[in-house]
Amino acid sequence: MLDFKDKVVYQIYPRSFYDTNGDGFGDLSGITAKLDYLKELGVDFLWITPFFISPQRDNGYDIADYRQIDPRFGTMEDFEELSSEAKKRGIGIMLDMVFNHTSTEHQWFKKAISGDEKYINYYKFVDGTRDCPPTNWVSKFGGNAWEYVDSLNKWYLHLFDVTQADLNWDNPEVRDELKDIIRFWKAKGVSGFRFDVINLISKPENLENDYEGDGRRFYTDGPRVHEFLKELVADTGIADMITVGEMSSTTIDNCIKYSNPSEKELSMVFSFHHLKVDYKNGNKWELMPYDKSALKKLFKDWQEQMSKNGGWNAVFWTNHDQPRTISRFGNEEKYWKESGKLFAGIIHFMRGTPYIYQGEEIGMLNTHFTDISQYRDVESLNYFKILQEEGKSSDEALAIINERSRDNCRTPMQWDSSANDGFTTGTPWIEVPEYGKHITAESQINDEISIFSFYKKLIYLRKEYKIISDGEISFDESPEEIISYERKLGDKVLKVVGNLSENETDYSWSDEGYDRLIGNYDSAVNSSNGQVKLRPYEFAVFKNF
Ligand code: TEU
Ligand code: CA
Repeated sequence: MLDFKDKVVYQIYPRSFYDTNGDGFGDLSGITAKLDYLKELGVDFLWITPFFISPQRDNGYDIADYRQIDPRFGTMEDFEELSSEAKKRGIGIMLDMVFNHTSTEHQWFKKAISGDEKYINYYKFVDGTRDCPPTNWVSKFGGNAWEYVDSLNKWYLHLFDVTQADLNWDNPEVRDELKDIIRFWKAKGVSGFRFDVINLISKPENLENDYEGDGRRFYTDGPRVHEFLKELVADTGIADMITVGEMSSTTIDNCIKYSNPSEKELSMVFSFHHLKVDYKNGNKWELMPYDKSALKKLFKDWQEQMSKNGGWNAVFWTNHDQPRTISRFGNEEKYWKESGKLFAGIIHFMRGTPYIYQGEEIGMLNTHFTDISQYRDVESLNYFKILQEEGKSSDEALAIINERSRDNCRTPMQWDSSANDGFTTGTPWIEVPEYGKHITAESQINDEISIFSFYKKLIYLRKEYKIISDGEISFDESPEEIISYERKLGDKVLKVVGNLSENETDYSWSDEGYDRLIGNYDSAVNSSNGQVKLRPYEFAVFKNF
């Protein structure tokens, strides 16, 4: 059984990581070229987002051929080289399997469209007339989730872009095809897999309108999802590999099932509730300052309940779909370094496997683009229009996109102070933000008090102290601005405290009998008379052993 409790995963968005041939597009050789950097950081696995043949309408999450590499990322030889060079450094590779849908450019879909019954049954096609979609479900990227095909007199379901057609998992032939894809990549020696929106694969038999929401309650954690996952894992023999499922709008109960080893489904799960605490009325496209109490409550519930019931979380603040953490929850200017380290620390001391998204370890920020033409993401471009149709001015719409766009995390990795921050010698596919040259890997690697060095230390500590990987967790009552939890293993205790605000804040807790293990300020935490006084964004961990 693979132990992933003391491991750390680093997520690579290859098109924005490092470009080796000057076409402005990051590539697989670019990852190989930076393996020593990743080794220095200390991560164990790389989750690489999709680099398979794709029209790139959703940056590779629209796959047209699961077994071939999109030439703009390189060749199979490049992949094999990356894989073997990573292995030499003790780093494993996890591939991203997008199995809820395929691109409409996939052979299966093309055959379906041409009227081939076998392949029509690969997708969620429903008979009907053009004036009446089967349900009122809303696509995650905006608009109705059904598209009409005149030549077939049928609608097909697309929970994401219109070019991402949902597969019909009820069809055993589809499940067998997907298993073969896993076997193909497993045979190439990869260490594990990340499964894209895997909790959306099982759709209900009866299709009904949703008069209360966008339809997600009908297909999220759907009727046969656990059965399908168990079958996929058993038939491909991946139970002992590291696997993580992306669970959209899920529940704790389902996530316990997805990740409890006795269920033989997945090693761990991503859930997103803690990344919706700044969505006004749950709407991603309405801004509000984040709700600290809600954030703390979500962490408490997920951490404690998953722990008690044998589930396992992937813990993370960001990925290629989210804004940058410091821009979102911290302070970009005055407390850039402090807040960068604070948020890192909060996650890395939790129970779960930490994921670092490229650039996070050097404190990269949101794009701060000033014009919609600088954006590339299909979701951002769709919503820029939708928001204006709903009555927002273009400036208001842009202000929302600036906060919420997935491109915030998709700008090129900032390597050094050369042109395009050292990402490419050509023209990058998306602009390098202006602030970029101040925040680079080069300037932080040898700086002992940099954000990079802090991440390095966090990774090292997880391997050094079993209490971090294996200890129980419980959250403490604390003032709104303070997050605090304890880890316990036998009679050993770690006390983790963080000040989420820019004000000095008191917290009633005595550090008597404890030593500071790590913190984001040079000097010791101010403490007296059973109180600690935490400085702006101060983070500290104390140990009693
Ligand atoms: O994302 C799933 C998903 O639902 C989101 O995070 C989505 O971007 C957000 O809800 C939109 O507001 C996964 C991938 O991570 C994402 O990049 C893909 O676009 C999506 O699936 C479709 O494959
Ligand atoms: Ca390239």
